[in-house]
Amino acid sequence: AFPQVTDRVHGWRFADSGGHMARDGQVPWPPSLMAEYTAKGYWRGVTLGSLVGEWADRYGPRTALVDGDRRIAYTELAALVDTVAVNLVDLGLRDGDAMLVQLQNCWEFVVTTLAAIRVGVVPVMALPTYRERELTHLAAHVEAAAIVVPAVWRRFDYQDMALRLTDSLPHLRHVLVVGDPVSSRAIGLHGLLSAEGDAQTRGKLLDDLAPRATDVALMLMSGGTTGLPKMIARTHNDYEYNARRSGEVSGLGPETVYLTALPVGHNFPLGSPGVLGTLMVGGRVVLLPSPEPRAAFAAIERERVTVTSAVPAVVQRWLEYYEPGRHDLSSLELIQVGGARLAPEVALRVTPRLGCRLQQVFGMAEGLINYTGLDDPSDVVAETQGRPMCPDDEIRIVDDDGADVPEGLPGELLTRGPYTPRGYFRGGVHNAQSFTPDGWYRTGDVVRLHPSGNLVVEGRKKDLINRAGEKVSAQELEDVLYGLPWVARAAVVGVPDDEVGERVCVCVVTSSGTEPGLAEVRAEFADRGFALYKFPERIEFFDELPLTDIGKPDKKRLRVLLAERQKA
Ligand code: OOB
Repeated sequence: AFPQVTDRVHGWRFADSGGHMARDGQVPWPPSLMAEYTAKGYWRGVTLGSLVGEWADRYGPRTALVDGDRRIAYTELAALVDTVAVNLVDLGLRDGDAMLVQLQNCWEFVVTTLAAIRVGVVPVMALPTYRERELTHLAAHVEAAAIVVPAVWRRFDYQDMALRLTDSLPHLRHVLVVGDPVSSRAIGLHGLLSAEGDAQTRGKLLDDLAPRATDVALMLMSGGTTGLPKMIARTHNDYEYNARRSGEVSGLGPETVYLTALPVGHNFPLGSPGVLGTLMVGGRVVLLPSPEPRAAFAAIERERVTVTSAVPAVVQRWLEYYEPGRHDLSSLELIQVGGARLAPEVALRVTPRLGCRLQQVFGMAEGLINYTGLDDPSDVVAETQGRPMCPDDEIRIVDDDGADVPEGLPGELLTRGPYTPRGYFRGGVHNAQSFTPDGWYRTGDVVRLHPSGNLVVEGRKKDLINRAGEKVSAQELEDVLYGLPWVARAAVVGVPDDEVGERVCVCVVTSSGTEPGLAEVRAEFADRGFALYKFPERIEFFDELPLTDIGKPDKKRLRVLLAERQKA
């Protein structure tokens, strides 16, 4: 059923016609800047895959990964990566093919991702929460040739979902499974952990197949404002810098023990500085499938974790759960918090209670990352979201007409720089909306410059709900609602929530007078294969929605009305 296509001419790399776009489907930086970023040492001209061998040479027997009882030294990591890489090539996967990676935090994630990168197969970071709808979109958009999933995780059958995807997507040739394959159409990943021949020959073969540093190394998902996630193609050059520089500003070193409890396919735990930043300096990565406090605290205690990253909702849970006599978090030196707004009151409780330093991280899959400084005063760390990590990150804060606002006033943040690509992968019309003609990425975040020189995130222009760091596009949900027979008008907004920051609230004017319950509405999203975190958590009915001057739902007003109802 799965022909081994060894000589692909219609791969996505060549699907765009003409110009440099054809190289990798990505909007490149202007050549003069590429030269400058290289001259300044931001871009080292190395591929991420080639680093694995360098790490093995440098850090050899030290432990690189810990996943439960499984401990993997740097030398073993390099051997595993090369073995899997050779097997991927044997399956017919080639430089430029895309591979969806949908794994929970586990050592197989790291090995498979680095193996793919080593031979130029582009891992596309699909989060475990994605369901058919999101996966189909991703796989189609990148013409994925392979997908790697757990067999079953948290009682959900990923293998079954992946196999069903292959029915509708002819280019999806391989389903790789961590666990037992149940079909002849699936391949067990653990079967790819051995290979014929000696390691040296294998290494040479792989070096010959290595991609170039300017090629796309991996794809990250944007939170997305207009419907389904958009894809951000990150090159070896820019992502290597992303992780290396992040490691520097976070003070990582060989003694770092980094706990990954957030989903590792996300830019924050993956490369900011996360797993890659830790491996680069010879530290140790501890992988945990969930930030649930009991297991997280146990892991911190057992492995003497020194650094971890969390979204605000997780930090809050940790602060509540922590009991000084019962838990030993004494090894923890730094907790990095980002992904959504951290309330200053919560920020101020971190150090006194958990006994570690706090670093705020305001980043995005599109590139720019801001960190508070390790030696910033505590009020600055509590009140600001940090400053761009690279001296050549360019930022502007602009009003609705695109003019710079006076210093200190709020406006939309625009950015360019050595690790912020100039467009989405096959971005089409989205690129014109999200990027200015001269390459600035419109973040959609409303920020102001703090007297310390750091940025403060004040709000956002983009129509997103930020649920515990997971971004939900209002428009994507509204599109579905408008397709339901009983919906006359619909608007989706985020309502503030102590636990997860914001929850999805659906505001509806019905056409039939029937008012379905929340469960029924959620069932509609389940039927359409939506990821669970996007499901509405509150529904409110209105006789008419408040409208703006130009007739769009007035979401500001709507939020006020919802707050009033909540109080009443
Ligand atoms: C991170 O990346 P994404 O792509 O999931 O989301 C980016 C958006 C930002 O544009 C902003 O709206 C929001 O998430 N955000 C924050 C924030 N960090 C991200 N809003 C307020 N305060 C913060 N500290 O979320 C991400 C990527 C790399 C590192 C850290 C976070």
